[in-house]
Amino acid sequence: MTSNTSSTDIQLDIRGAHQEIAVIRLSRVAKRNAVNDSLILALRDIFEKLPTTVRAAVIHGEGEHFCAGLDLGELEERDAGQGLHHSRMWHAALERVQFGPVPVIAALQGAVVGGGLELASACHIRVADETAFYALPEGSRGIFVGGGGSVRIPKLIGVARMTDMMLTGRVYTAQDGERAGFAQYLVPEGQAFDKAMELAARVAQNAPLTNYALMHALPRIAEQPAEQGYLTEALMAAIAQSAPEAKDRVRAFLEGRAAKVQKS
Ligand code: 1HE
Repeated sequence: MTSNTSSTDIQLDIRGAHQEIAVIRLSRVAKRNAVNDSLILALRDIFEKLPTTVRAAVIHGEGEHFCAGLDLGELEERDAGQGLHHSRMWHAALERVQFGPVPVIAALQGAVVGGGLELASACHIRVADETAFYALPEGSRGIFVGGGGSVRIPKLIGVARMTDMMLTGRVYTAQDGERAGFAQYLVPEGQAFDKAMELAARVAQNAPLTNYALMHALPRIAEQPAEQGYLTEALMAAIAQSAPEAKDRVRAFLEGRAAKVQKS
């Protein structure tokens, strides 16, 4: 299935026996998947209109690079007011990724830079192959992040590392990036997409309310003062465990029908 978006630079495929996995592909290889206005709007539209069968999503980039960030060709044309609205447009799109209907797994290779890193940061799990590298060239291009990076990236790697990246143009390798917190998984070259699909299949089997809690409650609890966080946690826990599906899953374990936790 291909989505009904206005950009041909991004495609949506729905996969799985129950149409439960959405695969979103950035497909602008000639420009290293740089994101122009129509692409960011199409991304937003895809996440707003995902079929209700979908339980998890994978986002990846065609070619050797995940995403070269903002299409710098469009930057020249903007005045201050237009720049403000442009940034807010990115915020709205990446908000749909982070707080949309399903967990999103990014499969990363090659350049994960600028707005590409901002997009990856809005996803819930990042899987990088050994060719991945991370940078924020905004610092040396005389601009600033505008796709939510100043909020999301410090949560992954800390304010100090992000400041250093932007001040000095530092580029993190895949290995250093995994250690710093950009990606939760590091896999051999060419295997990020397959690993992301494997994880998506696993995520899609979770109770939807648990996935909802992880996407929508956990990051908000992390922002709350501890006393409020504990209350939000208790409310979310009560809602999740009261779902019939949760009771079925716990019973299945007690009756020996569900998998044990095992060392991998
Ligand atoms: C682009 C872009 C782009 C490539 N906008 N056209 N992002 C950056 O500052 C990163 C800029 N890009 C690069 O550093 C490199 O292109 C890469 C490391 C990503 C890839 O290198 P390479 O050797 O594979 O490709 P290339 O030869 O540099 O680029 C191929 C073509 O893509 C070339 O165009 P052509 O017409 O000469 O073939 C490049 O100009 C074009 N291209 N990246 C426009 N980004 C919400 S605010 C976010 C703010 C930002 O993201 S700022 C950071 C922008």
